[in-house]
Amino acid sequence: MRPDIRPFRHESTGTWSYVVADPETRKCAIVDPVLDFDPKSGSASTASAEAIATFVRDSGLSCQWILETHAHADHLSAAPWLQAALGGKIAIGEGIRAVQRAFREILNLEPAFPVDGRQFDRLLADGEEFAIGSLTARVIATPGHTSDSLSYLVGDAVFVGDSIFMPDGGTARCDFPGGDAGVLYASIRRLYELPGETRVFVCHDYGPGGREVRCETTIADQRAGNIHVRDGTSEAEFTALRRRRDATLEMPVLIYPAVQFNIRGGRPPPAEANGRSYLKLPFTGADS
Ligand SMILES: N[C@@H](CCC(=O)N[C@@H](CS)C(=O)NCC(=O)O)C(=O)O
Ligand SMILES: [Fe+2]
Repeated sequence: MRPDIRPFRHESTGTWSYVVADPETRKCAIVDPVLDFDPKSGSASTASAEAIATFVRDSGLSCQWILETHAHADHLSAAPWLQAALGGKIAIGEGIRAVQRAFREILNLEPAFPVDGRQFDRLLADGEEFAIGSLTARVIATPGHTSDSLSYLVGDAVFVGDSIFMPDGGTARCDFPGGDAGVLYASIRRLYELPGETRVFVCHDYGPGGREVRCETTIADQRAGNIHVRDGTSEAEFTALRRRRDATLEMPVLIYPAVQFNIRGGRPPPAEANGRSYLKLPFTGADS
């Protein structure tokens, strides 16, 4: 059960997307694909998604799933674009409903905005399994960064989304709506119960200290050396550290466009009377 894994880097947001393929049946899943969005013009392009689609086609793979680890707050999802290009079902964690409810309030979305997750083809719960060809993928709910965060265990590889980063990158922030450092700690402890040799693939790497970016590590390396949570780190130590760090972080540049788009399954809001779609930005007042 060793899937072939090909990472793709989205440089401007520090995101890793993956193609996870079953070498036997040539079926594959795509994890966390990114749409290239320009907030200055409100326009999007698909060069990054096209690179993935080209790889899938050129490798003779057939796309069975497009998997989101969570509703991303820093980039727009290319899942529907890739689905149109390659097929496959779009899946996300069932916690997306809580994220939809939270952002319906924050963004005062239209009353008809569905908060039952119907924008996705499949909502996944902790422990659920599904097939990628002859491989079995198992869902491990890993909330804490967001309430819908999931990890996907496929054979000897786990796609951890935003929970742990590379060992020297620590962990994901917990200050978004629905985020909780104590909950993330419990999720990370669950990941650390996987066999030490499990290959870990992260959703982001920001190249701390200027090192070359990386996407892959192991559970054993995380347990030995993650700078935020390793063997012996208590929940109280982690939550104190996480909260201190979160207090210093600015919101991601694309948080409002990204969340609005991603909780709609990777689609823009309905067109207004003039036929055009608009993304909202809440005005929170002037500092005095
Ligand atoms: N500067 C980045 C920040 C991105 C960000 O906040 N990333 C989240 C994951 S969605 C995170 O956990 N960051 C942790 C950290 O920066 O320590 C941006 O504007 O996009
Ligand atoms: Fe994230």
